[in-house]
Amino acid sequence: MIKRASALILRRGITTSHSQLCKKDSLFRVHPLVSQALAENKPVVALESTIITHGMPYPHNLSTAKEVEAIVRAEGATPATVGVIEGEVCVGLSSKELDHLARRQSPVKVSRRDLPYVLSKGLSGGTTVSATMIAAHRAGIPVFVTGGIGGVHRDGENSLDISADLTELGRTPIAVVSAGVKSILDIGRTLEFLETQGVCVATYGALKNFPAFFSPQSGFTSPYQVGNPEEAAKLIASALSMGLQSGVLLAVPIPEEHAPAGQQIEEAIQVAVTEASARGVTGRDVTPFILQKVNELTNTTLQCDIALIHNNAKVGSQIACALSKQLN
Ligand code: PSU
Ligand code: MN
Repeated sequence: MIKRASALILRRGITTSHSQLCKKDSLFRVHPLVSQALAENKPVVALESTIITHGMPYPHNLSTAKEVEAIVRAEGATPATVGVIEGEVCVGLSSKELDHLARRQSPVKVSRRDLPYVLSKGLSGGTTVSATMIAAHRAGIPVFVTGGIGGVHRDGENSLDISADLTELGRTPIAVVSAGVKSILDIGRTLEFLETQGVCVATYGALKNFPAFFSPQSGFTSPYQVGNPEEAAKLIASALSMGLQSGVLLAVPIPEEHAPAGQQIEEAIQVAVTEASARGVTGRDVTPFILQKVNELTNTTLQCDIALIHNNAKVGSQIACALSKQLN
């Protein structure tokens, strides 16, 4: 361990004394462009990387990650993709580091619980919503854009398979912009759990429904709606100035032009969920089984996924820009 830490320090050209080694924050790094934007009170948008390591196949994962960063820049904000590179949490990745994560054969999926192990072993991996929230908060970035968040799994009341994303939203004051949760999860229980955790949930736009990722309608009403970036920013600013220490979840419905394809995927999800239960698939095998089955049944899932993430990046960046104006 000491040997590894020394190697890290030497790599950066820093002298090694044991006390320096203990004090030095060698586990966390903010990219200079991100630090600069934050120092100048300019809008920054955090982005996760499990979507790169586990959510999409190469090379679509890499191209999507780069496109999302470009969308954030085009909206006038600075992107900060979060990931773990050789035992260091990085807020803002270079293009080489993005490439490194995108091409890895067996990267680690890093949630809150995984951080100590991954950092102590000097591993690399993609950060989930929970780990990305931790990093964004530590760096001082209030807005984070992703595709879909984790939730309470179907039968979660028995298995207790509840994503750490939900408890993180209850304990970390970050606004997460997502397209809701996929209907492979139990959306009703997910919303109940978020309420228990004190997470302010609002749908973005005119709809009252909480969106189900591929569908604008989950069948569940969202507790609140925000109509535009300024309203969303005001909601976030209110949570921050009250010092609530809990997060905000902004759910952006799938854009209308992609909704028909989304509807088809939604139907495939229902077929896959039924088949999984008929075949007795359980536990950790459920999600991979369903997602693979859905891919077999449709050929639009990846395109739809990408379109949703692009849209979230656009909306999230507009919210970050509005928030930055309100806070300055
Ligand atoms: N849901 C999706 N796509 C994803 C994820 C969730 O529709 O890529 C990823 C996110 O990184 C999320 C994580 O934080 O999976 C949740 O994993 P788990 O359910 O194991 O907590
Ligand atoms: Mn789980």
